[in-house]
Amino acid sequence: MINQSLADAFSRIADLMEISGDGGFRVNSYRRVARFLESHPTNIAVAAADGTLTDLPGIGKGTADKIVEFIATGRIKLLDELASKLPPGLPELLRIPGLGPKKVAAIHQALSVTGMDDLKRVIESGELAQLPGFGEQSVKRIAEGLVFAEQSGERSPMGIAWPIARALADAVAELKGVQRVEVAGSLRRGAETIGDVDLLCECADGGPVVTAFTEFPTVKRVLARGDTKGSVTVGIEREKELKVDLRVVPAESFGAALQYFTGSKEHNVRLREIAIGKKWRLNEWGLFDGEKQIAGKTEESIYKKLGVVWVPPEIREHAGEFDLHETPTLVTTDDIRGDLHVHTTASDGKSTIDEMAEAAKARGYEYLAITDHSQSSRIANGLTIERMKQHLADVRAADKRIKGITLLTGCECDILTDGKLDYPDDILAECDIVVASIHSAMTGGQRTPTERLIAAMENRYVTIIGHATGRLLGTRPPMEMDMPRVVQAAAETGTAMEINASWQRLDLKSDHVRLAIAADVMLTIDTDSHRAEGLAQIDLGIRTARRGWATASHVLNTRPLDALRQWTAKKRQK
Ligand code: DGT
Ligand code: CA
Ligand code: CA
Ligand code: ZN
Repeated sequence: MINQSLADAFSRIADLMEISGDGGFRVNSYRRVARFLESHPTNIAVAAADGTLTDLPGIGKGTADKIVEFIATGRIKLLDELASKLPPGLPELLRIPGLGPKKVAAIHQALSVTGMDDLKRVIESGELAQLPGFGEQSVKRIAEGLVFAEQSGERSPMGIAWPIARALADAVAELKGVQRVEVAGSLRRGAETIGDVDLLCECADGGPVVTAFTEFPTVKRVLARGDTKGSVTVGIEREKELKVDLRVVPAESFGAALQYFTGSKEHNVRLREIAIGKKWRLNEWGLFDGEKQIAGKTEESIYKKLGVVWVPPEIREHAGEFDLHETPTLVTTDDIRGDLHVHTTASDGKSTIDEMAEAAKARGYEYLAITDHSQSSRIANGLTIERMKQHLADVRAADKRIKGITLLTGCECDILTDGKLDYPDDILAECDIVVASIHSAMTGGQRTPTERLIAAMENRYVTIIGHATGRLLGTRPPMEMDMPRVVQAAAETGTAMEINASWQRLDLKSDHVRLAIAADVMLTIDTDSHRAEGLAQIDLGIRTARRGWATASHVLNTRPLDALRQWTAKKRQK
């Protein structure tokens, strides 16, 4: 839906106004519009087409015009004007955790900072720490955030890149003469962030296909255009661009090209060494014995000829896959029988219990755990004990009423800064599933994050540790923690660890997944959905799990309901 892009554009307007130091009350009204659009349940383009935008709360004539303008042209003139008046590097600073528009404005005005390099300079010279409202601690956080922003700056989260790549691949597939299209590169490997998108298409005459590709309406800039390769950028959130390469490949080389451009580079280097060891040559055109092509029409043919086990793209990282004797059966979306972490309108979700249940049913799920926020999560409208009791009754009633799926009671219980849980045991005991998560004091709680997670796992009612590191891709670094110790405690207490599939999180990440599996820890793959459509994000969690070599047996929510109940009962009986 276009709602999210529109919401991004309006909050960008508010940000830029605030950095410019003007706007006043308009800043808040644009932020309200952004929040409204983000949570609006139906496609706003429909209201725009019907001419009924101004019937919506908080949307006046001016805003409605901007919405229509954005839908028609993909731009908002006001946003372009605001951006053109600011030094281009300045809005970039908003990507630094701990720096909001007010602070960026202050730094710009007082110290003439216009971008990352300037900011580094005033941090090192000590000037920033002298500014009112900054101080040493906050400058230290900004300095750390700056390193983080630089490292994550050029890459896009998989969840952003994937739908864009899919749409472009589908559009290429429609072009005349195209036999086949595949997504390759890091995206095919399910990497959490993507540098650029690599598309391959099979086609006899590449020129017209490449030309059509560079003329797709979503293309922002054309970087290269030839007979066998086109390279473009498309606009993504904020003012960032994502680079997309399309390569045209003949049928007899398609497998070789797919293998080569899927990577990883490390995997390819090893594979090529193996070919050289047999006095053969491997490249993106095929496997060759002298001038003769001996494999390469399919990817499998290359692995087979080389005597190497074909492995799924997700584990092609030269991290043990060459030692395998057979292709591993990694977990797939079809293995998932339910989601164990979702929210509803009872706390900060946008869909009701019934809507979530229907969406889960539509996915063919056997069960769904409703896990709304606990009392301390005030900004997430966490449930007080009284409200929680009512909510539990509501979930049970919905479970009776709705046929074809089992609703499990649950909560996402905050782990407080001292490691205690946010609900007393008698409430937790009423929950079939307790997800325990840290949402507050990610730096500088009374106890370290490691200690807090371990303390939570020692509670017999805690089923799952939610999004263990708390990271948000590109915006918030993970909490510092001793993951081997956390994983050990999960194994000892019989607590599962979640792979949170929401696109910003992917937490646990794949390295942690491997660590957890090695320690015999049970995993779950959950979406943490705040609306019905969110359940589809399970795919991103699946890919992360696969990159960590997870099979269905490692994942609790691949089990039938009875087996799930047996597993959760074990810890409680201890
Ligand atoms: P990215 O785009 O940074 O997220 O990561 P990739 O893996 O998609 O890397 P990219 O787009 O630079 O190249 C796509 C694939 O092409 C890469 O995974 C492996 C292959 N490739 C690229 N450069 C080389 C190279 O120098 N040697 C070998 N053997 N393969 C390469
Ligand atoms: Ca790539
Ligand atoms: Ca590339
Ligand atoms: Zn949650």
